Amino acid sequence: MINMEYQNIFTQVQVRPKQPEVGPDLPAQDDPRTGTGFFVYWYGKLGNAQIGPIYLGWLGIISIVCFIVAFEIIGLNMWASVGWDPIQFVRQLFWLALEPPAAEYGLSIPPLNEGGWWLIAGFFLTTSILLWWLRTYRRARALGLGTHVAWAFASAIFLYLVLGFIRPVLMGSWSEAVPFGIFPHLDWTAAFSIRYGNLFYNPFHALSIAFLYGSTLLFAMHGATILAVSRFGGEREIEQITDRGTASERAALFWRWTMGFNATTESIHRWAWWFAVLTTLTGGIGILLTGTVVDNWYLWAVKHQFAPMYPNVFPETVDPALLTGGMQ
Ligand code: 07D
Ligand code: 07D
Repeated sequence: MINMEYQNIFTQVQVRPKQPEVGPDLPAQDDPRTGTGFFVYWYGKLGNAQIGPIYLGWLGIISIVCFIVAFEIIGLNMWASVGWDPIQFVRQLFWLALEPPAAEYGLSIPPLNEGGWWLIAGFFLTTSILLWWLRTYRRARALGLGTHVAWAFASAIFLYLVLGFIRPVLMGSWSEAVPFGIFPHLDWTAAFSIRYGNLFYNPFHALSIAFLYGSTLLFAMHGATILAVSRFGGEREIEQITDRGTASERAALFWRWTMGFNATTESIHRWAWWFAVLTTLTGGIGILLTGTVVDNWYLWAVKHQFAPMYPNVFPETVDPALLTGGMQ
């Protein structure tokens, strides 16, 4: 029977049990979960209304502490840079920065105020991110899941490490790394592109963009398809075989009729995973090559004949007296 409940792109069904669901028992060596769980109606509008219980564990706690240390170091340095003026701190927040050491320091340890704080903040942020990665891996294992989330996260961490650690080490200077700060990190991105001859000519930047755009397209197609068949229970991902009339069969037919080919309920998630993972993986490769293997992407593209040479703005002066025949 078709579910006649009216649904549009804004309505959402909130399914909520009477008591918070606490999840399966954890292995004996694990910490207990914190809290007993409670419901928030407005969170239910975004996702599940139940908040907690949460698994904190040592990895989680140390990761959060490291993040707070990094965040404090960055924030206090920014505040110090406006003479501890609270008004200016808030007013200029988006423009403030904690910059990496200057080029003259290479990979050595600089004084605190000349990049030392940047190094320490980077150390704590990186430790925090790596511990959080371990947490995603271990929690997945504890639940008997695959580790797909952890490996997708690892791809993003790869780009982060390339930008702030691996490439600067290869280049022999912390000054190559990204500063902390909202607009300063954008300035760095623009300057990086110009310094290395326009990143648009870096094929790995192009690949990364194709996967990023592809991710949004796939996300839109998949989200829309599942919402469109939610009136048949499609979002519950049951009856996922191509039985006549099921949500999945209709979703598959829609795409096969409109474009001749359809993903399956499994393959669409593999597409999504690969597109997302390849965005940062190809991106990281592109950044890794920049300045290390290729010094100027524009000239590289000229060499490989997919960019034109500079136009001849100042052609050689010709002495008409030396010209012969018709040219004279
Ligand atoms: C929506 C999930 C939630 C995550 C959020 C980000 C922080 C930083 C720090 C106050 C999609 C949380 C932000 C914890 C707080 C301080 C000092 C993810 C979602 C909401 N960038 N970038 C942003 C980072 C790089 C670029 C915004 C991080 C590279 C451009 C945010 C990194 C280059 C633009 C941000 C990082 C680059 C941004 C929104 C790390 C090349 C924008 C991010 C760790 C890739 C956009 C003002 C977002 C913007 C933006 C965070 C790296 C380019 C502050 C944490 C060096 C061109 N970046 N970024 O929504 O509005 O991501 O900037 O590598 O236009 Mg960036
Ligand atoms: C940054 C992965 C690290 C993030 C991690 C998260 C926390 C938050 C949160 C407590 C994003 C850690 C999280 C700490 C804790 C809470 C809430 C992923 C990151 C681990 N570009 N560009 C890309 C486009 C130009 C430049 C990628 C488009 C110009 C540089 C992407 C255009 C110049 C770099 C992309 C464009 C330039 C990039 C990023 C158009 C500037 C990179 C992919 C239309 C003038 C990065 C190979 C990503 C890269 C990158 C898109 C233009 C510079 C596809 C669409 C020519 C320097 N650009 N770009 O997923 O990989 O990032 O390049 O003009 O480094 Mg670009």
